[in-house]
Amino acid sequence: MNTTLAADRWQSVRDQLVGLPGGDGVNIAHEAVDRHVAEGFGSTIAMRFLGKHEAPDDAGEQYTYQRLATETSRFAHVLRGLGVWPGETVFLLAGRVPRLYVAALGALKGQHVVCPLFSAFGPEPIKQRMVLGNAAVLVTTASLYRRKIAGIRDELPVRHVILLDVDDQADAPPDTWAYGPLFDRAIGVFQITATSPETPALLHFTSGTTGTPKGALHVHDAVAMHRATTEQVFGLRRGDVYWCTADPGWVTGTSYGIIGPLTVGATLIVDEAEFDAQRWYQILEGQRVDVWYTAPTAIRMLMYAGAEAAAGIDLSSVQRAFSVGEPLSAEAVKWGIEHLAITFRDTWWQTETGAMMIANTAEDVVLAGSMGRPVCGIQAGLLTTTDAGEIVLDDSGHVIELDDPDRIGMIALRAGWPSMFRSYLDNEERYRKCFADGWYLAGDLARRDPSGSFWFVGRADDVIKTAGHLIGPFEVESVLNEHPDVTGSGVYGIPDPVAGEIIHARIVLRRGVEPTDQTISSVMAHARRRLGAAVAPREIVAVDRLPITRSGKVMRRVLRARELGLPEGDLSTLEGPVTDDQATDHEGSDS
Ligand code: 6R9
Repeated sequence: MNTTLAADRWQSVRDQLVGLPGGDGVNIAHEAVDRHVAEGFGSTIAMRFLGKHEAPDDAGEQYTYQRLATETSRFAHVLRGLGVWPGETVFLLAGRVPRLYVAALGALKGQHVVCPLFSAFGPEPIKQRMVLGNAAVLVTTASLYRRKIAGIRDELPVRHVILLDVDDQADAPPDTWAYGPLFDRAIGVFQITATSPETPALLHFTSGTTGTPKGALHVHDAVAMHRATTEQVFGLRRGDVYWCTADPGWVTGTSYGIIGPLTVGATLIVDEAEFDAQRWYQILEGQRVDVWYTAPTAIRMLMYAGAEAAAGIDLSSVQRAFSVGEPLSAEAVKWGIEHLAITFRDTWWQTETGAMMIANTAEDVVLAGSMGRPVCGIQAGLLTTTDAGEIVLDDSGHVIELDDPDRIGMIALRAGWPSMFRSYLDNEERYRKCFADGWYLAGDLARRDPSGSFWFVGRADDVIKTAGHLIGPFEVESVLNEHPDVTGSGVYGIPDPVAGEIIHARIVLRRGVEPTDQTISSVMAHARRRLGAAVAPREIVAVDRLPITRSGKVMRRVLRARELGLPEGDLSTLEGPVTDDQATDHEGSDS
């Protein structure tokens, strides 16, 4: 690829940034916070937090851009004061509370790498990620610490644990810091030091089919894409009220739950409470939300709650609504138009892409069921694959692009956009495998119609999307296999009308162990304790044997097809290549 041309292509995207004063590079926190103060918008509301028990039309706890600038500066000093160095990783594990946002942006000011974790994870996924990410600091709450961290603290690399909701050091458990006194001692001005756009900024763990979770590393340059897509896709402007319902423990909750909307000077609504259909409608009304970013699982939950939940509520402030994370069906789009007078616009992207890549923008006429078209200079293609989902190269080693609208190919993006992940932590080989011939290979299968709109077809691998969360089956199987009565397991997703997919497991028990309710409950309890409710299987069934390939891999697609009653003969087209001579069944053993 011609690098000069590629660089020029992103110039207009990067031109929207102000950069650090004195030409000192680019820092996400400066673009999201300090820039607005410097430009005279310090008194604009940056965030309004609604506590769990606050009314949906409450003013909430308000953070102006000035307050956010001061508090994030203080937090940057807190980390510096604890001897945490630029480049070291700060993990965040908390619900949607104001100080979490302050900590994230404060850590970015100090050039620490921010790694958000989902607060519904159990101790095992937390430990694995903190070890892989070499966590220097963990920012969490007293209750999460007690329930999930205290028992594994010795196994974690962290030097400091800061408890966000503790204001008196006397109330902090041993070896932890209370946020209050550290924060009170820190000064509210922090000069961000020169930050190269290539400085690591965000670490997001994501799951593949095999192996441990992958740490996708993003750099400060990503903010160019966060800002450009927020403007182009959402049409969000300074002073607009914006609500992203994604949890800050996942990539959407960071790229568009914190960074993107702040870069344009919008006002974020953050609600601490869990989903409740009526409350959500009341928030849209009571906070006068202009732009709403949500997900298909949430939209389906709204559909299930029935349009009555919105009765008498005025949703006319909502100018645009968007969805991400799973397929948004044409039916859901039609429901929104009919019952809420809101058109949900689908957007497609991934942890690795860092920002929206394909979308129905504010300007587009929405084709219900389509993910839309490439945005902000992104070049997307569909590449020819084998039935097994492997990319096909021609004789000269080039990928083969598809342009026949009836054919399904793998979504690929021309490499080099600013928010593209720069590595998988400590796994260069896995990173390299994501690219071919100058393209990033997304692992999703799609079609493209003659207008250039993409239509999602499915994943080329076995990862599971449950309630919008990407879960790797291997991570779940590893924990199941640790149970003393289990010798093997296969984990897969089963379609679910609300969550999109739910996790099912088939296990092989040690010889001599009976598959009683008690045994299954004990395996289930183990899975829930170690993995957390969001990641543990919803159903576990003991089987005599698991289908495995000759190389010994569990054929999750076969398990899934069996449960769904799909004829095995159709597996080669529906479920990837499975032939009798590849498939053998693995019996339980004591090994
Ligand atoms: C942002 C995020 C990425 C995977 C992606 C795809 C699925 C995302 C989608 C969609 C259908 C959409 N996905 N958007 N599937 N339609 N509009 O979700 O990142 O957690 O890494 O998941 O999610 O399979 O490859 P991440």
